Amino acid sequence: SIDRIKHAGLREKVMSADEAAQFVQNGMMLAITGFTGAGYPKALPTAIANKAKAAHEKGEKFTVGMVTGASTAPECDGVLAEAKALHFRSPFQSDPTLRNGINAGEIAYQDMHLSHVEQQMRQGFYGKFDIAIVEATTITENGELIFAMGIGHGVEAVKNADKLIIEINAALSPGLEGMHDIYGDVGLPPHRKPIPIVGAFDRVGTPGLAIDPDKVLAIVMTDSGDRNSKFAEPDDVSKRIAAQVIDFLDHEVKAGRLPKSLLPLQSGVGNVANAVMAGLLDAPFDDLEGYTEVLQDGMLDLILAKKMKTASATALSFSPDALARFNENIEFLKDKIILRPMEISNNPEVIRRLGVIGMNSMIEADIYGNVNSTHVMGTRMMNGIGGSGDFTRNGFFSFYVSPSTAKGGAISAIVPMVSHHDHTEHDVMFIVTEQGMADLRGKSPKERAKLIIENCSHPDYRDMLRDYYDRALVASQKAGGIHTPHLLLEALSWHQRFVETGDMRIK
Ligand code: 0RQ
Repeated sequence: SIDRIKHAGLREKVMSADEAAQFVQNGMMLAITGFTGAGYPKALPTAIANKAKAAHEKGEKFTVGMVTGASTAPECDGVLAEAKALHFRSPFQSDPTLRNGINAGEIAYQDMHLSHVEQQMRQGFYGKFDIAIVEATTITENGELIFAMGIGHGVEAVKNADKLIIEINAALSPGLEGMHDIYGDVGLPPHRKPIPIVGAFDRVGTPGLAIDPDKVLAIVMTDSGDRNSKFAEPDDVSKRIAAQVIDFLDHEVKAGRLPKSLLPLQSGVGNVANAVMAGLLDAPFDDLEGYTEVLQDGMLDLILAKKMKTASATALSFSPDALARFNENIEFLKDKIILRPMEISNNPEVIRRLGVIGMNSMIEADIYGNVNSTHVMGTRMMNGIGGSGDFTRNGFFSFYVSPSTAKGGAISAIVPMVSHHDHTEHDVMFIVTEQGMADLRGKSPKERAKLIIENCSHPDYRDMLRDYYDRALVASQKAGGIHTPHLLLEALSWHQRFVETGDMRIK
């Protein structure tokens, strides 16, 4: 508990969450730590939400803007959205209540590449940050902050905000000290230097972040776990997707295009991504490395099974069981996991240098390989782009994985034209569904369309896609260009049909 604050002067700043929330005023811009359900403050958001509700009951205005690392949890994003305490949110979320607020037009949301967040904070595009609210494991004798299970944008939050509120969470293993690698020298051009990471596990910074005690408004003691969502046991579809990714990587090793230990792996969030990692447990590769943003159960188990040597991430996002395994084995894991600021975990320069293999999930892809990972039917925000774009454009390999249909078959994940573009045909290299895989490297749009339709689409939609493509080829000839054939008025009609009838198939 309070012994986690080893700096004597800072112990005097301890107070309750309700007392600390009094520093937060209507209209403020907050930088709040948190990344995929890890490292977010546990007590302050509820105290701020209560303050907002009390103000609203009196007919007063009370909302704040909030920039995090990525998604948080019901007791952070959820309570604030529920209290209608947010007017702005960036850069990534996955909370149902917040999502509804965004889609109802109540909360302005900027969805952006995670690697861009810290530099935009530094440049001042978000305006001034009044207060940073940061979760930490401990504060050292000389006043250094040891972050929690995730760093995200925490370093920039602390440096950039006028004032600081720290939550020290006693539920966190003290063994986390030593896992973080704080490198905060990215700066702004024209004064940038190369980031000196040449191997995925290179340590280039310090374990803690020095803070200015005068900036600290309050320290709040908490004792509760992270979001710790459970993963579903990989189902048949996920297993089939995972098996194809692994077979393909094996094929690349045999063809001499990848080393036997592969290249550093990045894996996105969700069950399919986790299934790929689980599949690697029995795959013929050894000494794997991870260079990712979120480290989930699958990667942890690869490290514990000694299939993976080391992993670098910005956050640890575990199920309750995996968290127990992590805490039990923390001494073994200490020199095998590094946590970095997200500006480093997602840095294009580093990802390109290391040759990271990126694997992310999508909502839909079109027949040419453009990918939508954020919007349902073109207009409804799901979660956000997160780090998927950082790894897709800059990775050595970039995979997009998804079941070939959604909502019981009423939606095809392969469509004539994506209803929103996140990753373009120029970035995406492989599309994998349970039906098969399309290797798009070195292929023209028309060659890609054949592969994606024949290999990846669901049989219920394959003839519809073939028919669209054949007619588009003829019509585009008349329109004067068949490089990327389309029927412009029909390209998004599948989505429109779903909006009107609840099914993309023609009844
Ligand atoms: O909705 O739960 O209401 O049924 O989307 O779909 O198949 O469970 O897959 O959990 O992996 O999520 C792209 C959303 C996939 C996610 C996305 C509906 C489907 C279901 C979830 P229901 P699944 P996943 C690392 C990298 C972007 C950010 C990213 C995501 C729900 O992976 O947000 O990759 N990615 N970041 O029914 C309508 C379709 C659909 C669809 C799926 N075509 N149309 N609904 N769904 N396909 C993390 C960070 O960067 C922080």
